Amino acid sequence: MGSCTAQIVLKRASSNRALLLYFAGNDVLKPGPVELAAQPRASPCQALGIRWASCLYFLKFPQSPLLTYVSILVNVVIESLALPGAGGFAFMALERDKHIAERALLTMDEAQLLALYRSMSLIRRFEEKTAEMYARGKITGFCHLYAGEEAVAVGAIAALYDKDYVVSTYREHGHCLAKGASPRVVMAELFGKATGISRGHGGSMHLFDANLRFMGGYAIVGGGLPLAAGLGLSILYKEEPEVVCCFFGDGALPQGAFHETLNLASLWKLPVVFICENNFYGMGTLVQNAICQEELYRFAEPYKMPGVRVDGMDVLDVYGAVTEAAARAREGDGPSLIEAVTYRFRGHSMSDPAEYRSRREERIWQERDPIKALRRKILHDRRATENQLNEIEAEVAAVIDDAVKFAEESPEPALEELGKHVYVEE
Ligand SMILES: Cc1ncc(C[n+]2csc(CCOP(=O)(O)OP(=O)(O)O)c2C)c(N)n1
Ligand SMILES: [Mg+2]
Repeated sequence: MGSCTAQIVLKRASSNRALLLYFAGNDVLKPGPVELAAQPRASPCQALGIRWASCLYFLKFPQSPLLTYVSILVNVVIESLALPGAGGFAFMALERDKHIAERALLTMDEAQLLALYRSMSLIRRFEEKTAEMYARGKITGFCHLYAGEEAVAVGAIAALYDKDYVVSTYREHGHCLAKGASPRVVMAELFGKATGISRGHGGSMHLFDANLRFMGGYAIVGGGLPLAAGLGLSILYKEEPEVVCCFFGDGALPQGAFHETLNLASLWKLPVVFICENNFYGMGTLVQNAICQEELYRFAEPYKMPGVRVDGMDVLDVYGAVTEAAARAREGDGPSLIEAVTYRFRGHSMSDPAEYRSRREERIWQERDPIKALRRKILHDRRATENQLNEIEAEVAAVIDDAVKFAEESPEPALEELGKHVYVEE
């Protein structure tokens, strides 16, 4: 009698209501419970079923038809317990065929994989420190953290060249760091110091560095989209093989600016990759309460551009999709829309306790933490050792501590700076 499965395959029958569960009975993958919960094609309730089945695996129950029937029964019961809020979407992105991500994993060398890991860890550590500094009153004003969504910025920007542009939102610490900004100047900006990336004039929502081609965070929802199209048009005039990568939230989709921009971008074949970070909430409003078409990538169809939904908790999936879209834009074939399904681990802003969503929902998403997921992949494929990854974590922690020290010791902007950089000066 073989032990229960290392790889459990679940197939969805009509509308998630019935399950066909069978045990593959091999020891090839040996995934832990978390990986099992993230198997492709699993609805949230199916995932709970997988979890239950994974317990059997660890208890090494013998495989038997009776056990299979019992497990189906348990799953159907679990399936009837609907998961409210965004928890039910946690497995949606996994329905995507991951061949692009798998190819990216195979083609990337160790240094590239570790760079992705470092970049995501750096952003996470930066955001954790930012929360701490905010609580200590060192940072004030609006502040929106990116923890949980790191795979989107890191995967997308890794697929670009340095000369490509990035346009972001008010939740842009991660995009700015991924584009290569020093954590020192970003932290100093959050502290409102003269050494900040926007000279202390902008704060958290207005990071900007033209040299890095990081063309800003914008506080107005959807405000970055027309600017990205303008940058795209300038690229056509310059006849340079450059691309604009424009990030925005699900909350931007009902905005007129989104539709006007996609229309013109398509009509003029602008080299823009539109990346919608679908974290399921615009402040406290769930996406399906705000947008009639909750499959957001489908908004590409009327604008005659490719639209694709990727797993925004999988850095390699994002990387693969953006690589394709950027190549298309660079070749003059116009824009694409990518919906990256993701989740913010904290509230909308530092002042939001996120009471509109359940802790259970949060836990479901936290299990899909993009950094832990990449760590598991790297270790599973033996592309690096645990020690190497721990060293990266330690190095990143030191970099962020240094950034805080730099910000604390930096001077305040001079009073005569107050009215500067508002209008163009001769
Ligand atoms: C034009 C406009 N309307 C309303 C607001 C207030 N507002 C700030 S953030 C936000 C939610 C946006 O959510 P989403 O685009 O999904 O981004 P997320 O915060 O989830 O990253 C709203 C409505 C705004 N800043 N701009
Ligand atoms: Mg959102």
